[in-house]
Amino acid sequence: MRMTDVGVMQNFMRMCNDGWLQGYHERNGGNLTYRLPQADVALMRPLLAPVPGTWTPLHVCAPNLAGEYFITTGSGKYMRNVLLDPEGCLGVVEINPQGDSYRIVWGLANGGRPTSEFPSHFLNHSVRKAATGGAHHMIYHAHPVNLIALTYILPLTDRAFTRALWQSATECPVVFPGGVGVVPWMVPGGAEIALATSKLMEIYDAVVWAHHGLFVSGVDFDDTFGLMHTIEKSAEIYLKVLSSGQPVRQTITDDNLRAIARDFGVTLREALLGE
Ligand code: 2HA
Ligand code: ZN
Repeated sequence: MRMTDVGVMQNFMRMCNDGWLQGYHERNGGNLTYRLPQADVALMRPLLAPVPGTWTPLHVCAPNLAGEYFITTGSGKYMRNVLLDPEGCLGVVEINPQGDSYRIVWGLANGGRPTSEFPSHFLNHSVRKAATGGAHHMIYHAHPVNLIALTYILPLTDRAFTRALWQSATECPVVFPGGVGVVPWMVPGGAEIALATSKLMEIYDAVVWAHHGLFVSGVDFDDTFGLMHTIEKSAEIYLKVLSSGQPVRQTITDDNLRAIARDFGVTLREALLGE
């Protein structure tokens, strides 16, 4: 068996390509990480490099991720190339017992490194693992066009974005009843934006980066890709309505939203409703 025959690796590769096909990943845009369940680590163990890479500091620390293994996309790698060259574009990394460094144990061939956004992914994993009792395993960052466009015209508040998205497609309040958080424009790639994002991930499973993109967290591949896809599709509808030049005659009201929540058994973040 090769690493690319392992089920979770195949799912990971497919999701990278799905994002490319959706237009979320121009050039090296976007990144994906998966916190491996113990059973998959055991499956992969015979396939790991006999001599692991050296420990590299993360410049952020998460004790609850000590000893975990992640599949990660590589810094500067293109989602478009993942199916053709998984060993060059992807890697498996191990976290040290202090939760502040990583080493490469598979892939990222020829001197590759984990995604430039690994600090953000790492802190988000830490927060989402704690918030969901270990249920969430994925963090996904993409550059979806319509959502980014909205960050130029909507107020950069959790409330404005959540309401616009909830009102633009009936399934939205069911898919993300907790709403979405918004981080103002910041320099990407560092500890500062990682901390700001992970703070919001304590309550949200989706966080908008103004003029940049979206981070989402989820249980598995379907759940996580589905959340990205749903949010971007709703943003597309909202933007198409605005761009039509027609006045908005009707929308999904707050009481409609409450009715959806009641019938589907989800709890909407009430602070985001009402005038
Ligand atoms: O991987 O998307 O935010 C490139 C990026 C940085
Ligand atoms: Zn990005």
